[in-house]
Amino acid sequence: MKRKWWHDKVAYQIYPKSFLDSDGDGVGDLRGIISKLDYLKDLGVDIIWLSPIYQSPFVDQGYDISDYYKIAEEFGTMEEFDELLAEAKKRDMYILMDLVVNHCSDKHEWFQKALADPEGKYAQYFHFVKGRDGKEPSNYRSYFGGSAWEKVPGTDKYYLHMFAKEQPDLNWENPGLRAEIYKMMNWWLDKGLAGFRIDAIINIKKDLSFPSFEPDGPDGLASCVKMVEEVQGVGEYFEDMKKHTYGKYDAFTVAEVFNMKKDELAQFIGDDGHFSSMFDFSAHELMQGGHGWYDSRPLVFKEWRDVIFASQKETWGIGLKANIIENHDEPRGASRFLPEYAHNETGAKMLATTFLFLYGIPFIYQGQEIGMTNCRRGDIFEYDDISTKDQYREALQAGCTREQALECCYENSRDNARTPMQWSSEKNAGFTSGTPWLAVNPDYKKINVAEQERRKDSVLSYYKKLIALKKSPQFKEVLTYGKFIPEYEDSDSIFAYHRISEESGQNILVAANYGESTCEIPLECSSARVLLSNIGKEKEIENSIPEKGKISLESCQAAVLLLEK
Ligand code: TEU
Repeated sequence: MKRKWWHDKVAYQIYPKSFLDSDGDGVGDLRGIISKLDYLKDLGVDIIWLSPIYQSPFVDQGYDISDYYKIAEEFGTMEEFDELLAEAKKRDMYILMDLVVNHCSDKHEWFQKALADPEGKYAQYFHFVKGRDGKEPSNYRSYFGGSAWEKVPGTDKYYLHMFAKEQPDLNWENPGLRAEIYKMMNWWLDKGLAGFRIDAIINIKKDLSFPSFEPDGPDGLASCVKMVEEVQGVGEYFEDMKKHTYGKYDAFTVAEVFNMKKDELAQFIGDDGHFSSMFDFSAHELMQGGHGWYDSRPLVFKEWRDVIFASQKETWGIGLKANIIENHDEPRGASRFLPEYAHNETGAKMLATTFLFLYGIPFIYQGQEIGMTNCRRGDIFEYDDISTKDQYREALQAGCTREQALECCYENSRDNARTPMQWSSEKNAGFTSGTPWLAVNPDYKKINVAEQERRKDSVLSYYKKLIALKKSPQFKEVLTYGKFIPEYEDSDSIFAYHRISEESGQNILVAANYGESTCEIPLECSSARVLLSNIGKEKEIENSIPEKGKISLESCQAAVLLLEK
């Protein structure tokens, strides 16, 4: 594997709307982000991914872009963005923009022109397709519910939208459209961007015959993902995009890929792959239900650990995946992946320990570093997210009571991760002096940055230690390139793995006890150094090892050990 500049980096995702509001309008902004660069640097972050900050009507919180060359007014100005780039550079930090090019907003000039002239040039930028027998061209259900086709007013055509109807899909078959996208990408790269996080990109290849599929729900529709699964040749588009844009730069690209075809990993993230990296969603996919949030699957520790291990083993030696616990589309990891008895700081630190040393590039989502949690709402109207509203409706249609449907939202809603960042115990968690666009999680008085900065044993302080260890000159090699080897896989409660490097001759064991009672695990070594433990007491743990040849882990204890022969 060729070594690349991003391999040993730690990344952090900012959801700008909810990060920090500097002007009191209730919406986070660029000035807020700039003011927290030192906070991120101190945490140990190198790469920052900004969820979309482009001009947008915000139907899908900025994932509906109406001008790719403009910064949304809510977030600030292009001058402020340039300042952010410069300030990041001063601190040896890298900025990634979100690249949303499967679709744009229906308010984008291209779509407006297409509507004005449905036979003209711009209609070719989209999928304007004649209806069949007076109905939609096919029976696709969009990702956000309802038909994926919307009537083009005044015609017998429909346009395709795999997400909301305000997010028309772009026609990648059209070389003119591709050239526009590439021009825009290069414009941003030339500004000094380090690269892109690439949104929903697997969807760009369409089967232009748009075949209908066997219905998979009571609405008589079939998920549009079925077409994605069936169609071939998306890789050609990725290569074309790479060749004309980021392939010419030393840029880092991380793709959001669901539904990759089997055995294509090397083509995606190998040495000469389409992308530098792609997110590991194996844990998140495991919990998806067959129909929606209302039938999502409960977490079974062993299944969860094993899918992560499988993904690690598959990836090793090919490339590096981007590892996540949560992001802006997922509930909070501390609420989701930890058993009830671990819903505390020790649990959050244990989760962080198992996550940070996996093979790959860790992507921390804002607030994860202080252990932010899911947020309970009393009514569906308290949610803002388009997908949550759809899933609530789906749950009711499937026969859930209002309470049950709200419970599904509590467990799964994308808004769980989108509540404002909790900076302090002051009004609105110190996020805004105005009214936040989305209500803060009431637990901010207990969970916030200011309080955790004052405390050496906080989740935040522990994240700093984890990152410092990962990046330390002594262990960087093994923790970046060391082989991943799972350990104690028979156990129902231990999450453990080695990172072993021939280069450095080191063998690190990361072990955590997710169970409710104390566990002893044997160690095949005469002694070990405890590099870090989420309950402290490193020396005590270390001293207990040589005599017993095993290590005892309390419930929710995690430890990172350097094994000595
Ligand atoms: O997500 C793509 C995607 O597949 C999601 O629809 C995912 O399945 C869903 O959010 C699970 O609830 C990306 C963005 O990350 C997401 O925020 C956008 O809404 C979406 O694309 C459309 O741009």
